[in-house]
Amino acid sequence: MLDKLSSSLKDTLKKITRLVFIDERAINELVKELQRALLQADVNVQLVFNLTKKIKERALNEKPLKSITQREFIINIVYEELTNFLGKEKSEIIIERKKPFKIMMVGLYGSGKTTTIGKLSKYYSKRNYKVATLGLDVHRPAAPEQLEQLSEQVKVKCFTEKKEKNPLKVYKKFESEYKNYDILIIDTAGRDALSSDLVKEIELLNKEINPDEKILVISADIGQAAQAQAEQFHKSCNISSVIVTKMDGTAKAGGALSACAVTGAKIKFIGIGEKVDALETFNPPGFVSRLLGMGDIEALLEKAKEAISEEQAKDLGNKFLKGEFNLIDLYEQMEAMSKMGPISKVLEMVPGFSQIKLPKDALQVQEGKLKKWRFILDSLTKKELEDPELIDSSRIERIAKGAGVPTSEVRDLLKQYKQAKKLMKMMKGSPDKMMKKFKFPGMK
Ligand SMILES: Nc1nc2c(ncn2[C@@H]2O[C@H](COP(=O)(O)OP(=O)(O)OP(=O)(O)O)[C@@H](O)[C@H]2O)c(=O)[nH]1
Ligand SMILES: [Mg+2]
Repeated sequence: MLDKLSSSLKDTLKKITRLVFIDERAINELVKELQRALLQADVNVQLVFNLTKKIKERALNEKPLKSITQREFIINIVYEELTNFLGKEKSEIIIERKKPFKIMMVGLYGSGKTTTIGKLSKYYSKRNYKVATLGLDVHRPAAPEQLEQLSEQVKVKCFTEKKEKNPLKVYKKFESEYKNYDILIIDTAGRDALSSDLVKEIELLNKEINPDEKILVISADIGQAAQAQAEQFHKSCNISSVIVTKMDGTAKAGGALSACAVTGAKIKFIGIGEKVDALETFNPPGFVSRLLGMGDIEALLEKAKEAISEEQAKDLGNKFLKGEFNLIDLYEQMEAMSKMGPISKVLEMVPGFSQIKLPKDALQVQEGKLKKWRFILDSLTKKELEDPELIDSSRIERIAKGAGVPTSEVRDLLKQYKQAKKLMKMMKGSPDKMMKKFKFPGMK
């Protein structure tokens, strides 16, 4: 999906990470390459221009906070602006508990309405909703059968009436049965273009059925034309969500996605194949980080936030700088790290971090060890905590006994502390370099 865009974006960012200095020329070059990549993905020229202008302005005018490198700073700007560009945050269809919650699918001929009904049925069934489908495409002869087959495949009830040519009558025929289902997904007919008869039919169904959610289905291969389509449908029948299908089969998907986003229509899902499970929720931040090959930054930042507050991080950073770092700080830091998961995984998720080489075991600690260390710290005197150099062999014996752990455990903790301290000394006089090594992902 959007492989070409993804690889050109990645290449562009890789170039940035290889530079030692990022000057105006480098930023201009970056902007030019971003433009080229986005235009190739069929994003509207004006939109591309606005986007890259913003990126350039921010890159030139904003100052990176002390704790991030300039490269990380630039990559983050690109990430943030692309995310804004695609609709900022994930928005979901809220399924009300109202037997049934009615979802009506609309869209042009062949856009993927019926297929997507199969996918949605599976998606919601898996989440424990009792789903039924209703075929109101009375125009295309094979439509009811297609819906029946799909429904059978995903094991949901399907209501169709092959002989009836009036969609409203089909709806009425089964009306007493809908209350047995949590969600009713309604298929409607497509047309070649948004014609007056299609509008009339949708308006009528809309009035009589009163759906809770009206989903416009748009095929990604129409590229920028998605904008006009989304606007037209929105005007005539007030759609509440968009699903962009066939994201897998076109290099133009950037056009459709950005064009929908610009109308304010919320893209809730994307279709990425013909099979019934080829459906993904659309989450701009996750989508962009995947495009840029940055892993799931968002998830990481969330985790980091939980693990350590910015204040704490800053505090600790300052202590490092002043050389006041003691055993309690070490413990807190390790605890924060362990909450985020194995450090190698954590670093993978942070852009630019994969290049930084941390001493392998300098900060790595397992859960079980942490618990023992807590006991050890509890057995230390205040003096010892503040000045671990005091701790000699006889003190180690005493501490181990008090904590109920072998002396080797106490030595381990001290070793870890010394390593961290050594690292700190090594980098004294070069705070930037040091901050880089000790930066916490949650720190801005
Ligand atoms: N590759 C790919 N094909 C898709 C996707 N969604 C739908 N299709 C295909 O697109 C074609 C049309 O899909 P339908 O679901 O029949 O479209 P429709 O909107 O119901 O069409 P009408 O009922 O004729 O208006 C089928 O061959 C589907 O398999 C997708 O996400 N990826
Ligand atoms: Mg159909």
